[in-house]
Amino acid sequence: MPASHALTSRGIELDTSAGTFGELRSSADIADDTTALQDRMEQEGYVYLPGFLNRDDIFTARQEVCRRLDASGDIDRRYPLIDAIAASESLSRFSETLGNDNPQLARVLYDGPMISLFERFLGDPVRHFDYTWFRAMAPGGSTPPHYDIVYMGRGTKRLYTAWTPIGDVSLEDGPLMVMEGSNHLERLKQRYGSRDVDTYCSNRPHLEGRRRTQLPTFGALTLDAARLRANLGLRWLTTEFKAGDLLFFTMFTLHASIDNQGPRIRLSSDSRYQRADEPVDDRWVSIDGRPPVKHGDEARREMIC
Ligand SMILES: O=C(O)CCC(=O)C(=O)O
Ligand SMILES: [Fe+2]
Repeated sequence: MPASHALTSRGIELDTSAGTFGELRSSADIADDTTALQDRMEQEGYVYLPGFLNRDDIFTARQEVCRRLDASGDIDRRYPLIDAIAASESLSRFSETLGNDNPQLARVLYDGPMISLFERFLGDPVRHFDYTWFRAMAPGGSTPPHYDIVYMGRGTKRLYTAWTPIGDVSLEDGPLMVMEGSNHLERLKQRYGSRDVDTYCSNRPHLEGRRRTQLPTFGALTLDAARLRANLGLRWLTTEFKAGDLLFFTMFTLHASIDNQGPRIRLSSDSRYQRADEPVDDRWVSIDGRPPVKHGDEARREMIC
């Protein structure tokens, strides 16, 4: 996958030589074969379905997100709004106001081909988390390597994250990458993968705030995606995403993103799906009409670490 410039994550250059970096494997050829998709997930920890979603619906959702970003002054108006050229680098990188109460986005994430896919992949009926993570990644930004389980592990582990580019996301825009084979790293799953970002160690009273948790880096395994890759000897996989592509993966699949090195705000969402009859992590669903509590005092647990 030729990149025209050095790719970085958190400013640290990624090794993109063959054998260390590669293309996501497309599962488009087995998209209608549910058993084959389940096997692929089991073996590779992710399923990548280029062109699976409706492109028009994606652009309608993008238009709405761009309208909101423009209303908050985050888009440079000298360019077409839909291009989402950043007005500055100070944008909030993770914004609820973009993902919530957004019917155009909900149509992509919680209806149509996405829900039909998860119904057959998981065996229906399915439920999704009520909280939608919307990423408006400004130039310079990226996400450090993590397993999602540390943020949402209080319910079933048969939970899947869908990463959906809301528009094209080229290498320059800072796409997601997944670590090949990381879903089979049993020691890492048992150690890091058994932690919970909102659990505080009651036996460490001398430490302040997040330093009293097992995951002081707010859930990240490390901030250095390049060194992690070298230590594990596995490959980071990504691609030049197009609007309509879908990537979904397990709670124990390491992923991170490449720095956004372009002028555009990188727009994507992550949403979560599980069987409706399995236990749910109550931080991420609305209970009695109240919005999800997310992280914070209501989600806090204490334990001896
Ligand atoms: O889009 C990103 O930068 C991170 C996404 C992510 O962590 C996820 O989809 O779970
Ligand atoms: Fe994640």
